[in-house]
Parts: sequence; C-alpha cells; structure tokens
Amino acid sequence: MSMDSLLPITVYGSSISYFTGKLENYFRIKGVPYELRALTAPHGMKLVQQNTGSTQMPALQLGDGRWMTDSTAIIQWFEAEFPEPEIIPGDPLQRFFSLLLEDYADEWLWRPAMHYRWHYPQGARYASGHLATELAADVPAPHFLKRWSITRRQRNGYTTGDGIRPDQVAGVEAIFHRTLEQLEVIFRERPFLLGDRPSLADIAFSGPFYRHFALDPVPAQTVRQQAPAVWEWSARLANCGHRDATGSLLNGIPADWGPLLNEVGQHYLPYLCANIDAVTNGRKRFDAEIGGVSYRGARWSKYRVWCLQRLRAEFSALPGPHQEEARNLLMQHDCWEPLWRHQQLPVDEALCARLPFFCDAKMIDVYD
Ligand SMILES: N[C@@H](CCC(=O)N[C@@H](CS)C(=O)NCC(=O)O)C(=O)O
Repeated sequence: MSMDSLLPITVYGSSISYFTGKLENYFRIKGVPYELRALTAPHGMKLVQQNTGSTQMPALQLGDGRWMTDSTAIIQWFEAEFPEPEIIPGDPLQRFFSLLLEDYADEWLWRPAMHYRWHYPQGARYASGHLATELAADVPAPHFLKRWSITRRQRNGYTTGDGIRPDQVAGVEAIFHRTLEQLEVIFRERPFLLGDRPSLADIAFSGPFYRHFALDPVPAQTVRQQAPAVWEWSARLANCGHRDATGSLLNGIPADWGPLLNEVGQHYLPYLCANIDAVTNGRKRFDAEIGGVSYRGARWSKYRVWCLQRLRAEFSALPGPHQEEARNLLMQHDCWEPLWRHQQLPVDEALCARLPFFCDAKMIDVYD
C-alpha cells in the first residue's frame, strides 16, 4: 500500500489531549502527513461517533474514507503497513517490553496526569478555558458555564470519580515523582529511552509528558526544577521529525528500565487484576489497595481487560528463546504473576474485534 493512497489524513482531537499528542508525535516521526482538526461538540463528536463507534480522541479519517480510532491500535496498523522507519523495535524482546511500557504509560500514568490537570485550580482553569474555546465554541452556553461543566465532567470521570479522593492524592502524586526519578536517570545517559533514536516507548511517554506533565502549570514546574533531563527529552522528542528516525538502539532491555518495570509489576498490573475482578463480577465501581494507596470507588474499564489480553498474546507470540528471556525479566520485576493471575479474562470479543477501525462505546465508556 502506498502512503499516497491514504492521504489526506485528518486527525480529530484536541491540542492538549494526551492521546492526540501521542499520535501526533508518532505521525510526525513516522513521516505521516496529517491535519489536526478540533473534535468539536456537538457536530464533530457526532461525526466521529457515527464513524468510529465512540467519541474518544484521537479519531482519524483516511483519504480513502475509512475511519480509525485508538492510538495503540492505529500505531500497530501503520507499523504493519509501513515498516520503515521502524518505530516499534523489530527485536522481539524490545518489541514486547516497549508494548508493555506503552500500556503502562497509556493506562496508568493517565491517572496522575488527569489528577494534576483537574484537581488543582490552576490546571483546571487553564484546561477548561482551553477546551471550552477549542472544542465547545458551538455549544450555546456562556463561557463560564462551559468551563464549569467541563471541569465537573472531568473530575467525575477521571479524578474524584475514579477513586482519587483527598486521602489518595499523595499516593497518586508519588507515582509522578517516581516516574520523574526513573526517567531522569535514563535521559542523563542517552537521548531516547532505547538509544539514539525515538521508538515506541518515547512515543508512549509523550502522552503523559508532552500533553500533561510538561504542559500543565503544576507538574510542569516540578519537571523543570527536578528533572531537567526529562524536560529536555520532552522538547527533543517534540522537535523530532522523519529525518530523526535513524540512529542505533541499544541491545536488549537496558538495566535502567528496571525501576519502570518494577512499577508495572507492583502497581499497574495489580490494578489491572483488580479491574478484571470488577468486570468479572459486574461491579462498575471497585476498591483496590495498590502500592499502599487505597483507591475507593475506582471505575471499571472493559478496555483495560482487552489491554491485558493483548499483552498476553504478544508474550505468547514471542519466539521460544525470547519467551524464556522475557519470562525471566518479567519475574525479576514482579510482572509475571499478575500478568497470568486470571485464567479467564472477561473480554467481550465482539466489542473490540474491529479495532482500529471501530471501537464499541461500551468498551470504553466511563460514564455508563
Ligand atoms: N485507548 C485510547 C484512549 C483515548 C482516550 O481516552 N482519549 C481521551 C482524551 S485524551 C478521550 O477521548 N476520552 C473520552 C472522554 O473523556 O469522553 C487511545 O489510545 O487512543
């Protein structure tokens, strides 16, 4: 397939959205031309809902008329269709652990990112004002009311309404502080997570950083002061284009990924397991004790059950010797047991079978 046959590509999203930012970084470095359009309410949302099954962003329309949704699935599709330049590492072990970190950055760092944006008045003022203008200009209501309802919606969906009450704030902020320490060690040594050129892991961490931690008033100040190498990496990545997708990668999984992988094994995967129990038992709200933080009334996510299923499938697809190596590393970082804890995963195949071209809203709706 030629890239030309897919053009023009229109990405619908927001210029401050986590996953829109992730996809934009990928497209820029991959050399995929696109135009960003605001996913406006109500017209843009209706269009995207009708064509992709949900209103999540980013959504994109290809020049041949097809629509796509879900950054993870979109990136995998583009990598399969256009192998050069390679963004998901070709080495099987690096591919697997990059996908694991992508999932961690997408689904777990989302928590502190949303917290910092919507919990603090400075963050909420900035983001609600931006979104009210960018996405809700056509909504017939006063600006202050749009800002108020956007803030309320986001807090109900993603912060207080997702198990982060005052008692959990310190624990959620600690996730951010540990991430800064872990990444600072890496970026003092080399320009990108896996070596001299950007790869999937950098794209994945750009969701939380480029569009939240290095942008929103409260966390951005901390990144600048406490993790200047991370600050520099975020700007370096934003300045990378197609021409920068060359350069060598390290061999294997670098030892300094260890603390990040511990975090996956000790925090993220146990959360996924608690989420699986909730979905299995039909509990839309659940309590979970994760890494010493007691989340009360967290929302279930059917999508995240699918995430774990995908990771298992990637592991099972590893060639024998790589599987052995991956297993050892997963065990070393406490990832192995939670990855396989549940024999049966409550995945509704019908809801996700059509990704990246369609995503049933039931799979992702946080407001049902
Ligand atoms: N798994 C999806 C997640 C997309 C997502 O959650 N996007 C957010 C904005 S950054 C959204 O649209 N949320 C839906 C909502 O708030 O209603 C992806 O990788 O693209």
